[in-house]
Amino acid sequence: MASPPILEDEIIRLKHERHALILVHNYQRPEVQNIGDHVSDSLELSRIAARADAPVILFCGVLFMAETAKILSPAATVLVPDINAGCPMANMVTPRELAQAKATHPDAVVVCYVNSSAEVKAASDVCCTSANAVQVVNSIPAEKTILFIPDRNLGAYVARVTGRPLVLWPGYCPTHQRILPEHLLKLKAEHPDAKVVVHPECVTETITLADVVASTSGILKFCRESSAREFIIGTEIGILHRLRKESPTKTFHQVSTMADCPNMKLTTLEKILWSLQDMQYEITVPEDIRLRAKRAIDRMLEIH
Ligand code: CIZ
Ligand code: SF4
Repeated sequence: MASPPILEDEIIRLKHERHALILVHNYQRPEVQNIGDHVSDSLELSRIAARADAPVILFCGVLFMAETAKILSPAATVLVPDINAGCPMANMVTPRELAQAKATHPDAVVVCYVNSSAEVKAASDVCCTSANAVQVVNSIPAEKTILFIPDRNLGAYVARVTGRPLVLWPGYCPTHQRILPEHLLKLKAEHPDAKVVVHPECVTETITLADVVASTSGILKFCRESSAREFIIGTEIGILHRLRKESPTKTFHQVSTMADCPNMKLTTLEKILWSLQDMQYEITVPEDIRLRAKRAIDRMLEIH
């Protein structure tokens, strides 16, 4: 009797049968990263989805990322393995709250971090990612008020770099919020030669201790290209898998083991298999919202 196929083999077999493209975010579990067709940040993955023309996209990340893929690839069936994998930061701004803030700042340009719902993107002027937030803000005329949503930490970082007085939203990433300056200082004392590389979703006190502040794609690029041998990494710990895979001779220390996003980790190999078997859970975006959200994303892409 033939032995049952192992999980990974069955996923790959079904993936081919469904003509599905599996896109995996840098913060996903190692075993999930290993079966991805592409592993990257949310925007790059959406760009890949738009170019690839695949009939089915299985997005392993959190819901706003799958929505962004749907916005850029409307003809594809976009699936997520767990419908509960939302992003708490994205949930910190609702369309109604945003409408209220826009009424308070009627002339403001609304810059919206990609960690937001399609509906919130649709009510914004321009999107940004952590990789291009500085360029997006710099592209807005100096006399304009800017309302930056929803990440107060990324917003504060961009305000410091650009010298622009942004109106900040009180949102934050609960996972990056746990990467504390005291943890970083302790690690720095233990590894004085290590380069400190952190994500701009970290709190200001942590960011000011870093040598490099970058998005996940920026962190990966810096560590690949740097001549340094040792790095202290301040972001969600899923990225350590890819860092170690790309630079096996270098040493990476994570600032905090608590920087583990529970929502990112909801995606497992079993759920990926079930998702392909049942063609669930499908992400849809109403067409009027999709078109307005796409306009905010397209504006960002023109700047970058
Ligand atoms: O946009 C992304 O993928 C996120 C959430 C972070 C990053 O820096 O890549
Ligand atoms: Fe959201 Fe933070 Fe998790 Fe990213 S790491 S999905 S910003 S909660």
